[in-house]
Amino acid sequence: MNASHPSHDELQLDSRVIHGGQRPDPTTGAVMPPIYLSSTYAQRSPGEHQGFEYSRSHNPTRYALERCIATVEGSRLNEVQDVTHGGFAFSSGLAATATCLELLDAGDHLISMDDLYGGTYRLMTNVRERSMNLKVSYVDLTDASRIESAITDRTKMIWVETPTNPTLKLVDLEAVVAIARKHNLITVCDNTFATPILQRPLEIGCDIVMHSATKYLGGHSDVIGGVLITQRPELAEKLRYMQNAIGSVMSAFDSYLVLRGIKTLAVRVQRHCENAMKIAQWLEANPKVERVVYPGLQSHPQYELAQRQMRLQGQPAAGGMITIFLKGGLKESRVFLENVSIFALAESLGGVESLIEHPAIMTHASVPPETRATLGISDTLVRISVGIEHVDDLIGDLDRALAAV
Ligand code: P1T
Repeated sequence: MNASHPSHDELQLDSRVIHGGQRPDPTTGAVMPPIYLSSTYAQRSPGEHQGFEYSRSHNPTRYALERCIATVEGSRLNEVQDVTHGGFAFSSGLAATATCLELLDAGDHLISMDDLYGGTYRLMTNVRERSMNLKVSYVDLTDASRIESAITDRTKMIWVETPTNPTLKLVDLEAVVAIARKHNLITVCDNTFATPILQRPLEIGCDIVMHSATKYLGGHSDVIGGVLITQRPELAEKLRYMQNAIGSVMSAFDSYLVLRGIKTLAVRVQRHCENAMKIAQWLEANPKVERVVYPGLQSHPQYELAQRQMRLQGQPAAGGMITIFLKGGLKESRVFLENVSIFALAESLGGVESLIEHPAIMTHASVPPETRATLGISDTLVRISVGIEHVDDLIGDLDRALAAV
């Protein structure tokens, strides 16, 4: 895998998602990389191979995805040497997170945004506090200055989700990076909700970007995966080592699916944003809805930050996720959710099809009830992942379901 392909780092994002880190297969000219299912690679003599030994360590299909997502997120390590490219693909988003946490030593301290995916919270608190004596402070980073008072002499990393899952709070990445640099902390941004099309954490100065590739990157709700991207060579080296040492790698077939999904990421995200904006505005005018949270609405408490930090081709754009609070209680939420028909009542997000769910019972059940209460994840909170269907059909579906409440 010599770096003979031309650099794609200067291309527009819309082109990078299609061509980033890719070149026709050198043996056949195949435009899409073959799905290399081989678990192992023949050697001419012990230790004499063509850069591939064993597929947990090296797989050409996974490399194709890793180079692509690295280029799309703006890591420039691809140019240095293919083998140390800045992207790493894992068997799930949580596998990516788990491997990233291995950058820490036993007893280290992590500052995390307080609102984040329930499974990430579960991994940090229920697993890593026990298994590696990880100390985690959950801090409301909507005000980044709160980081300073949470720092201890063992603090090594800041974990940020923005927009957050499910309350769509935003974190000012520029402000976080400024503090992190002062204290020599590693900043990780879970960019799953925003996608690299809307939000550019590495360019702002974050050290690592994480994605659940299950969501917008894959885009079709048919694969579970995760990725990490960095532009710091020393972190890339450590992540590469741990990806192999821990072994929770993405399979060749799944790598192919995610790579295929990323090719349409830019056009999909544009449509997600357009649909979500119209639906958020429509919901804001519906009398059955108490409150709509969408970073593209002026009513969002961090609207100004959204305008600055989330942009599509230079214009503000707020993504495909909407959170609403219904009037009433759990009964009203259930009736609403039981009466949608185009939206599927299901966990996950970011696919071409619209999904809707109840975080308190579904995706965030692993967050303790008292923490959910503090964060505002109530029984009337409903999370909507707006797909790319015709927006009139989606509004019609929500209208019928709200009318049943
Ligand atoms: O599900 P997995 O691919 O392991 O990714 C975990 C994950 C990480 N980060 C964010 C922001 C996520 O939303 C997720 C997964 N989230 C869901 C399954 C969900 O419905 O919210």
